[in-house]
Amino acid sequence: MQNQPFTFQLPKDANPPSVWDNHITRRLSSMKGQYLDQAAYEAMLAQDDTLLYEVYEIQRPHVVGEFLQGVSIVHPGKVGDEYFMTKGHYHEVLETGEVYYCLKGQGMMVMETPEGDWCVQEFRPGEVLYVLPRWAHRSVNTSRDEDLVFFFAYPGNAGHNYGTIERQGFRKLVIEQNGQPAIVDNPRWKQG
Ligand code: PAN
Ligand code: ZN
Repeated sequence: MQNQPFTFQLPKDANPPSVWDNHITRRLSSMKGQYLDQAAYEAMLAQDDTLLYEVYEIQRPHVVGEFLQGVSIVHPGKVGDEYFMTKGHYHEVLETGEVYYCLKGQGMMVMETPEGDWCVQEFRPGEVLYVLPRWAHRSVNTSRDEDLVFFFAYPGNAGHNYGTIERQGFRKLVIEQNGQPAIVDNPRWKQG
């Protein structure tokens, strides 16, 4: 870990940033129960445990005052009509936000709060997306054939709560309808 201020470059194509410590890969098998079309999910998994997304993290202490930074790459594809997406999470410390900067591709950030608010924002290259404290967030790649690549930075003490989303899902899903991305209610969303 660096003990001096440092710089790094962000990828122009889907390469990792010039500095990183951990490379996390998430495959289809880690998304059990998250996609609406369970039959499509099982059929796809029987063929191949497809790589859905990757995260390159720069390691820093998980303490107040630090920022955890990195680059995520969500690959293109669908399970049934539902686009490839990240697991999504609340921060364990709910009152922590996150800054995203879209480098490449097209997609959407699906967000919601424990109070019942929801919001979907588009990812556009060159745009910053600010996730407010208290908002769970999931990144979705709505492109047919291009990676969605973004930089992120969040407080060192934030932590990740995946369990709530694993149990209840997000209120909204992003699916392909008539060849276009559409935001629809998640019929399987449940409180708690
Ligand atoms: C991001 C995400 C990353 C992968 O760094 O962790 O894009 O998504 P999941 O963590 O939901 O699998 C972030 O939001 N960190 O807090
Ligand atoms: Zn986060």
